[in-house]
Amino acid sequence: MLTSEQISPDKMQADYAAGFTRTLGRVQAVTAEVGLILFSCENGKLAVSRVRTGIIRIKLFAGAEPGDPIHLRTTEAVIGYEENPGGKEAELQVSDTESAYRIETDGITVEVAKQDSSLRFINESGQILAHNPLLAWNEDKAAAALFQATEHTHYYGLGEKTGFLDKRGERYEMWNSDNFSPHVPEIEALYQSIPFLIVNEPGNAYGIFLDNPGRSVFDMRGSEQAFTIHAETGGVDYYFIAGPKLKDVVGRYTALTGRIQLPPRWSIGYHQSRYSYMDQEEVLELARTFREKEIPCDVIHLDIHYMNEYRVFTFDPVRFPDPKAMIAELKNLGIRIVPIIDPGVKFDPDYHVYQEGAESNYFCLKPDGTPFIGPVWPGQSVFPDFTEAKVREWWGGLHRFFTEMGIEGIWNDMNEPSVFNECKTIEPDTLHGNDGHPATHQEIHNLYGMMMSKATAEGMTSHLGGRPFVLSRAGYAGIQRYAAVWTGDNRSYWEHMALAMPMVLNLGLSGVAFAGPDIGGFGHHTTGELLARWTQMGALFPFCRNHSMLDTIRQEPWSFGTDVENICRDYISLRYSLMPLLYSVFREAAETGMPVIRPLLLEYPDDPNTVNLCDQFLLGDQLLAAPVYRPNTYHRVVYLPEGNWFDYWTGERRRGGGHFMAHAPLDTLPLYVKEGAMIPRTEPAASTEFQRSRELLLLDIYTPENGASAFDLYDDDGTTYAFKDNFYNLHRLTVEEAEGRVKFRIQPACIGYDEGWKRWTVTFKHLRFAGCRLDFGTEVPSREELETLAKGWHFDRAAGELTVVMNQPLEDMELLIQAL
Ligand code: MIG
Repeated sequence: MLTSEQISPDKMQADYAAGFTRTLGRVQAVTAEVGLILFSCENGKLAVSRVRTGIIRIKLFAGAEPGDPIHLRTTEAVIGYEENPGGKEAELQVSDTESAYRIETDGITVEVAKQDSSLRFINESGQILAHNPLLAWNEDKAAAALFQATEHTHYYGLGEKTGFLDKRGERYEMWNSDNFSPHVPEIEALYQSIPFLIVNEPGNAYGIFLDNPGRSVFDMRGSEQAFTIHAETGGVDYYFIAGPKLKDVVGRYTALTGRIQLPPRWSIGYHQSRYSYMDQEEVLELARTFREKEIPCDVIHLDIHYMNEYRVFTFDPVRFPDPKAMIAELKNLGIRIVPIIDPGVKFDPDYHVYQEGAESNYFCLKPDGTPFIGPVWPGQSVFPDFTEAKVREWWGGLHRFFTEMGIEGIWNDMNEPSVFNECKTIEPDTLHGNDGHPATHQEIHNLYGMMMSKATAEGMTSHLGGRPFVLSRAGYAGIQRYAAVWTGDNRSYWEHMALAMPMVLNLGLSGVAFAGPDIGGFGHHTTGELLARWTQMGALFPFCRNHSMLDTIRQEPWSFGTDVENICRDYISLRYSLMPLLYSVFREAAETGMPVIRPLLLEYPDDPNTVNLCDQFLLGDQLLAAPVYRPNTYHRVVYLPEGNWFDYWTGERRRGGGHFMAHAPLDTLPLYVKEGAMIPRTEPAASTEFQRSRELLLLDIYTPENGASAFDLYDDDGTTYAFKDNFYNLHRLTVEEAEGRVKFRIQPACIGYDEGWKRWTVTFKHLRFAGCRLDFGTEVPSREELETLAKGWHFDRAAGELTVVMNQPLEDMELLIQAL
């Protein structure tokens, strides 16, 4: 606990007197090299290169002298470099004006001022997109970049941070930290560090990605006219990412650092966890309870107590005497196990993982050549150097222990890494091999967790021959390629439920589309009401796991009586019924980098009401959820953007473009569907594993009025990589309404998966027709009679609903619906 002593006058001082007084000065010479223009300035050098369309890399060589080497190695974050040595596009041309050198690339022109080496990024119509007037450094070679801002500048991204959606007026630090203190606005660093800032100005969005895995600071607080980025070590190496739209920035950033892999379908189901389910019998009992209570569940997590004295890659022989049998029994119930793995390896000469690692020199070493040893759960532990390919391969190989038992998912915790010592992590002078480019821990701290997840994902993939699920607490830019992310040790506070929205939305804008908080809260004691509300919200989050801490009140869905249990069941079931939608949205994320859940801002960037709107969110671009996140609260204000919307539960139509008061009794999550939406559903089931047996697709079309819309419905086997060889189904759906005629078109862009949704029931909702005509199979007088038909339709005049049944279309087809 801190007391007022903390703020005694003697202790207060400016915390940051960095003395960034050294700058590049005048440009003295310019040379063009392949894909790169090098500016030699009075006090250093500056390299400008084109990475790919819309992305320019700027690297500062502070204090570099003529003849000093110029290296442009990137970290593991960057995979989107269009290396094209000698190719046309790579060749950059410099021209010059009186005051500046100009480098024209496709779409962006970079200007470097002759006088002071300052930078401007300019678009084709001459508009200045970003202005970087200052690159500076201090004695210790800490470096800073300052960019101009205005009162209209708003900020997003930055990964996993506290606070609201818009980061204007905030300051954050990038240093992966296991911070168990409650996550409040003044906590500037958490488990993930994604040094990617999205800058949004009227008519122009751009991104700055600082590729530096050491400690850095993003300061949007110090000034209204500028934002600054400081890097403690490693210097300034940034990527300017052009818009002009937010979606362009997110798309380009994820082209640069990668996109999520399409996850196994089961991992999109509901996960249940607890620190810890203590033994095999408890796990089985838990699984049986889910089935008895008919609450869908695909995954149970095993926290640290499953291990033998916290030794990774072991099971405790007493608590878990027969994990194989347990896994087999769970499999019959449609449940998979995801065990936790921490990076710390118990310092124990009799333990095979320690022995192998020590013999091959796989652990991080201190400058004196002895291993860095620090305390974590197993006591004194050593830490694999995941920056080395050979270590990753070894670590990945260790996972055979799990895959041979039928385990397909791994949970990486404590991988900041967290160490119970003074500096809370691996000591800064510890060395990493870094695949031939040695670095200190200080320099690459933020990479450690991601490299562990990379090792895990690659190992699991190769043993399974299919898609693994990896969950990681720590990460750096690019973590999305290897793992889903949960937001660490939150608490069972209403405030933390509310916080999860902006945090996960900004993670999504930062490339991490597959993320979520511990539902119900990890620390502290949840209540039935909080669990009910949080489950409603979490059911529509990309990652959906209920997890809670040792010694807190039990938090399984049935822990608070039948009312709360029913609410949890209903909303988890809602998630399962929306599985075809969720899976299609995940596929979109994997293809385009667009997040699974989105701030309204992303879809409605010109709407001033969306600037900092983060107590509601969109799933894909069709569903809008507005959770209740305060106790004893049964009403809330909902903002619906332009267009028409429908209440998901009642079908009531609402005009958008304004706020209204929604009524939300405890069993109701305010949920709205955009006009024109096409929502593919199916029947809920106990597990995604069982959901396929009826092969039934329910497609609800919220028929647009005088408009058109489109949706891509995606499906595949859910576990393998066969989709990469076109073993998937992709149906492009378009619907269009004009003057009492609805045209609905289905284009099978790919039919490669045999077990797809075989029978489709398509419902056109909200038709304002008195009757309709349709040339498609048989018309029947009741909805029930459709069940027996292979092809036919029924129009329910009272409801204004047309239902059409068909077999999964294998050829292009069009329905023309005419009003009568
Ligand atoms: O210091 O493995 O965030 O989810 O239950 C606690 C025990 C270590 C922290 C994780 C939490 C997990 C817990 N771990």
